[in-house]
Amino acid sequence: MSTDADRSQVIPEATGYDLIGDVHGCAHTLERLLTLMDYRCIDGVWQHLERKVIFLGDIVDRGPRIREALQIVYNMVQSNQAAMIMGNHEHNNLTYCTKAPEGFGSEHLRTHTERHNRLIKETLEQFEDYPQEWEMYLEWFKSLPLYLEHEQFRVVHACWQHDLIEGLTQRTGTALLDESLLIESVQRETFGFSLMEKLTRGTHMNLPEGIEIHSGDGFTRRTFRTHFWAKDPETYGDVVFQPDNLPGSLEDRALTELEKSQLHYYGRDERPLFIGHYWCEGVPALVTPNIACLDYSAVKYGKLVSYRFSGESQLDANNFVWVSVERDES
Ligand SMILES: [Mn+2]
Repeated sequence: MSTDADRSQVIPEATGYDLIGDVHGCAHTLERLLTLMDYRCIDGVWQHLERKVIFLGDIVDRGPRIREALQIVYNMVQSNQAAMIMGNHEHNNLTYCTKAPEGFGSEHLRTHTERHNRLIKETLEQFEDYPQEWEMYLEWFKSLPLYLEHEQFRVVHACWQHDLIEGLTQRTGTALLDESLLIESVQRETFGFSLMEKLTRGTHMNLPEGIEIHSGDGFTRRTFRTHFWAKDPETYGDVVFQPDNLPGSLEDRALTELEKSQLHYYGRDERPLFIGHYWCEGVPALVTPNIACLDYSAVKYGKLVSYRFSGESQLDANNFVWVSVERDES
């Protein structure tokens, strides 16, 4: 039975699901996408007669209308018109704003470094005049599941990893972080850290000594993002999954046995999996017949993308729908 308290962990029943990727404060674009899919806003709640939405996380940060976007999503979830999982940005918001326990070494769970301040800047600015509302959303973020599992499909923000999900179940009996896991999630070399890192940020590989990537968003990286759907990968190029190319001839560089052992694989025979997170570009396409990534960089004037799922075991690229994001996100 679902109550108000646990509604965030429940997938509402429906004949079909529209899975929506990272919104990042593009509320007007979200309304355009919902309208395009025949959803209507009735009494403040976007809804469809037969279908429900599943949001893949990262509603917050970066964009111009974060508060409005949260309001749309929250109202839908509370009214059983949608479900939502936690993205790395909701997790960041939560740890950034949560006071650390006595003797922790910093005032908040997530340290307020320049980089961290910059990532949450727009969100805090837009909630400046609505502190109570922001507190309410932070409480809500705590109740967001890290993944959803339906008999026909699975949903996670960045990477489905069976052993970590199993570990979470053993620890909490739910798909949620509890207080001790939230604290762990910012402490390297703990289960909670790996759990949040892999599920909401995906897998990374270190670049060879002395090599860096200067990416389009102004950050310098010494790692690159890897995917988890190459069966027997041999080179860096077989597993790289990010908008920035690897420098030089690194694409051809052979994976060491150690690197191979650290990679993860989601089999072709497993049920369809939907992910967000990866800043894809171009025309939405399936990454494999059973995995769809729905993050097409909406907040960087890309596309806000949905996959309209109706129970198929093999995904079909014709089921993607999207709207392009305009310059003023109008
Ligand atoms: Mn993300």
